[in-house]
Amino acid sequence: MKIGIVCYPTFGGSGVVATELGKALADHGHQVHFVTYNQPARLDFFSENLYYHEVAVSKYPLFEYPPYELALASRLVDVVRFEKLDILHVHYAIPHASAAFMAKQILLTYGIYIPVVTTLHGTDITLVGKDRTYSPVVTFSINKSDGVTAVSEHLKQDTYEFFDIENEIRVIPNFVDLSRFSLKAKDHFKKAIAPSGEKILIHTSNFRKVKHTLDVIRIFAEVVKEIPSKLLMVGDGEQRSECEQLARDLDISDNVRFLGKQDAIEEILSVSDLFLMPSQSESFGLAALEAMACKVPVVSSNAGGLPELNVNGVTGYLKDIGDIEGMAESAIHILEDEERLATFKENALKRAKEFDLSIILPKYENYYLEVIEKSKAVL
Ligand code: GMT
Repeated sequence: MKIGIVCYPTFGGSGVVATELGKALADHGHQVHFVTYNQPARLDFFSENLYYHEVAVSKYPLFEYPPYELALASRLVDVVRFEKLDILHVHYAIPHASAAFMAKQILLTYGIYIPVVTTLHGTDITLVGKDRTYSPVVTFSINKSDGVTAVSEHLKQDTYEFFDIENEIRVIPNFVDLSRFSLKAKDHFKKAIAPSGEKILIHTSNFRKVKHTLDVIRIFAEVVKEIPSKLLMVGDGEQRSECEQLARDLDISDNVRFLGKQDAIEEILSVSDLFLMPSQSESFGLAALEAMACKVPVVSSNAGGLPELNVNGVTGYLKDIGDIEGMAESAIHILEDEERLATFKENALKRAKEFDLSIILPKYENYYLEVIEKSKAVL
């Protein structure tokens, strides 16, 4: 197939899923065309089946708000026409699904019907989409897509609850490439972080409020009272300095390392014993899945789709959002007994294997074929 992919080219979960999916599809022999305003963060190598089309937005003085959506729609028209694409897969409803709808209408004037699959990732629905400003556009563009997928059952139900959706939504969960995300021998690194054999807790995110990063610091402050341990905070974002200040106020800064944005995240996960994800909202929790693939159990909130990934008492624990004490107790329970920790680690990997790329990729390929077939019948 010739597949066009539209996504946010950043380190965010939706961009990572879209880029990794595109790379895997190209590896499987499909021709994949990324259409984005920047080279996607993880699209860092050359492959004969991968193409990248940048969306340039004119910045005339008249435009107080440069019309990105129109530039994207125009670029999509060109790419579909001249590269003869079979399908467009857009990640994130706003503004990608609506831009794809506009492109689709324009392409009809050239006698081309391009089927569009929209994947909902969560923040487009649970945070941005519920904002009344965008809700008519989100509803319309989901209903006008030829296929719609959501990354968890919970997100699917939320979408039906908050919008007037007539389309069927298919759940295709996030995936992890176990050939990349797996336990690596990084003993020298572990020694540098935890010279006296302390346990290593880790959190990775973009430090947005929704991630409850301050809770991570508070949970760790309880854990370190009982278990000699270190905390690695990976990523960067609006709450980082507040987290740094809180660590100082709680007098635990010597045990907390802020590593900033990191590429080789699997290497850092490989030295870690426990992943903390106390999010306010999480449609799936890709970062937790990546941790589990590296044999790291997860203590998380029970928000959104997290219970569909993290099995309570098996791969980690799920606690109510904001239950810092409960999460700290669960973390201590896992870390205080070596045998128990080893069992949780094994269970985490076993569960992650259910979301391996080799299992999820065919779900997308089959869905594309289904949508293409269905749209032929409409013509
Ligand atoms: O969570 C983020 O910081 C980024 C966000 C996004 O919109 O890109 O990730 C969302 O999509 C990921 C991939 O499907 C999911 O694994 C994340 O759970 C989801 N984030 C939230 O729902 C907060």
